[in-house]
Amino acid sequence: MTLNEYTLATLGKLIEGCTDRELYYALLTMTQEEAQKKVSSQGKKKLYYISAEFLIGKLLSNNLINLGMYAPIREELRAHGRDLARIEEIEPEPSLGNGGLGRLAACFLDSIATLGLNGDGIGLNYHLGLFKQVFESNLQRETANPWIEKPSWLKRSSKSYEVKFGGMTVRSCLYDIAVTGYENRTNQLHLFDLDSVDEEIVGDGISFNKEDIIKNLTLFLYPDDSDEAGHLLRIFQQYFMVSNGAQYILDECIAKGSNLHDLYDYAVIQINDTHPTMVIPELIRLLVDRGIGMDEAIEIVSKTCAYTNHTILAEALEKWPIHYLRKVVPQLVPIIEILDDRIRRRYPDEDLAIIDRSDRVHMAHIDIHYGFSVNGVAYLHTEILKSSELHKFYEIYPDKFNNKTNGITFRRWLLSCNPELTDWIESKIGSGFRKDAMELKKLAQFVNDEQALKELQAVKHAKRKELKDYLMAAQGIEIDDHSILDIQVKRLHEYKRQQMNALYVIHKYLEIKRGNVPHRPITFIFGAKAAPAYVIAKDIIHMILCLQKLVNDDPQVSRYMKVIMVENYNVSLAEKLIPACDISEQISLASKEASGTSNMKFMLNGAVTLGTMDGANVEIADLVGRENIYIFGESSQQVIDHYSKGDYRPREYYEKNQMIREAVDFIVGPEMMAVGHREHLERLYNELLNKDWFMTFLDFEDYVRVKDLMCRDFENRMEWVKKMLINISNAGFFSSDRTIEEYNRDIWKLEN
Ligand code: 26V
Repeated sequence: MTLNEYTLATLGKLIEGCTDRELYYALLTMTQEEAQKKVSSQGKKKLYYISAEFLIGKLLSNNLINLGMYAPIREELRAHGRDLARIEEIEPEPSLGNGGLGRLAACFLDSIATLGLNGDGIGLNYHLGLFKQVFESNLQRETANPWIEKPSWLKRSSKSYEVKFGGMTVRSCLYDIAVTGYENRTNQLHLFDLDSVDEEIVGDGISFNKEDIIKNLTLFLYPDDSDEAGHLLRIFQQYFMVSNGAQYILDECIAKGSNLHDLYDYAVIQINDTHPTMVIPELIRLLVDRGIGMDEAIEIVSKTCAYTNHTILAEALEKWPIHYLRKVVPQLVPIIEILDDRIRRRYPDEDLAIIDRSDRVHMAHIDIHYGFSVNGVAYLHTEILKSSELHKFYEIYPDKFNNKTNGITFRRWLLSCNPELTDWIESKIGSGFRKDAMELKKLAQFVNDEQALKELQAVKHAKRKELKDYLMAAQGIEIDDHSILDIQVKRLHEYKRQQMNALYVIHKYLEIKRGNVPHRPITFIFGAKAAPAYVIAKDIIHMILCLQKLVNDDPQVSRYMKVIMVENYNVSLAEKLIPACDISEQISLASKEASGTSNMKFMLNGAVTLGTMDGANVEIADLVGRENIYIFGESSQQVIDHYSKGDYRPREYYEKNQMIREAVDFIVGPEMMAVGHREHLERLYNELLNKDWFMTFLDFEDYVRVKDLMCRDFENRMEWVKKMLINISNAGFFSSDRTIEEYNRDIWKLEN
């Protein structure tokens, strides 16, 4: 059916008579109907990817691409004088994730369906998402981010379960979102919810009564957890997710013929970080309730659950005080005690225990002892888990540990966000890369083909121009479209070291003031949300926003550089920024970034990486060779040694190094004070000088050296475009289709 026939049948008018919004809704329902035709129940065993986050992004164009409808719909609209890009703008973006972990889950769902595997997602339907970031007075303020409208991608299901908490029982409802595979089957993302949740209880910003669980349970993702009520609410959310998930899984398996003793032949559960860990004791509880003995129940569940670790940061590893669990989920506490007791009997080492001496429950330890697989998300990360963070666990369970280097879906991060590059690639190597990303390797044959390189350069330039127009319209900032676009977009965290990038901005500013002007202008783009209670992260945002004002308003400096911090960085913005980028900033303190996934997206779109030997940067460097990536800074082993010796003292770097000193002093100098707030700037200054837990100064000098080198190399235009080409041609390894094939081969073992 054409869109014209569809609007006529459903709205009684032709395309010409419809508003953009009507066309968006028509396309939404038309796509849903098309997706429904590809729902398949094939496969006895099913994967359940359970995750507190699914950062799915807008769905319209992705679904159109996956269903093979994109080109015909775009052409049909064009023939009627309408623009698909404008219609796409109408779709609200759900913010159901923080960053990499949630986006990974979304990429994985796409690849699971694309490979024709039987696998669904299970999560929560947060009505107001994470939060929307607004800038006021150069500070981040959080507001609600409502995204659910009618019609929407959510389809209410008839499923509903009872969930018992300490002192109350609720009844859930369920919404499903169709997950379309690229020219393949449709799976489902199941998002549980509660009808009584009430958006009206949100007051100023994102404040609400954290104790009113009936009304707040699925309002926000990760509400501010700076106090006890916030922690308890997170446990309520986590248990609500896993209890519904477990009941759903058992229902489906029984319907397919499982007697529950053979649950693992029907289901495999991938636990995405520790947020869903309570699914393990919950399943054990449900099996025991249904007459299975405790020993056997534990064994069945252990053969069903697999765990992915996404970080080694101690502060991010969940450890819930047992008295919190007693309050929220008293029924799980005896089971967790049994699980702990069994481990303590077998392994007296306190470090392996589930409940520690301070009565905190180590969620990751439950997963490792009572799951059958533990995986890290990049080669280096898994090696660090095995050799240090989880070494003792590795010694007792060497066979459980495995690596699954992350990946990204090329449907969204190439086909959809960069059709110009996609067309160019197709003109060179045919269309096979659309299904088999490793075919991108064929591009390497063009590395000395000047004509091809010029075309590639022109594609990048067109995307840069597109971004320029967008930034002008959205932020009112004009960038030079011949400038170098240097981009760092990711959650704000000290270990990712946005502050180091900002210090480089200060350094450049001072250089320009001294008359050392760069050969070509450079545009520094930042995008990042900070957790609402993460004080220093918000101070770093403040510093960047002050620099934006200072630099862009200074006529002497702004000819040579611009600073832009985009507001409310999200998937849609990423889709605009990444194709235009020249320098991809991946500058985490080595050993701290488990993988990173934006590094892969930038590489695929022909940006060159400036990075430390951290996370998947290590694998990028291996693939492209050292001539095609810019590496700086100390190694993960050196950093790990600094931590164990406790020998990093930021003040020593400050005193020894004039460049560091002048950049850091600038934070509290008169120019910054004139545009910023003393309290924030001084706090940041003191933090850097006296603590700097993530070692900003350690690598600063080397960072400046390599970044300057990169800007010089950019001038050798054809050599630079060669680097772009080599990056693109080696990006195939980072397709999430490859990652998912590995998960399936080693862990899930589903048939397809
Ligand atoms: C969470 C928190 C929460 C509280 C305070 C500080 C903090 C710091 C880090 C985290 C991260 C939690 C897990 C996570 O999101 N990991 C990310 O997972 C991505 C997908 O595997 C990976 O690419 C990123 O490197 C990793 O940081």
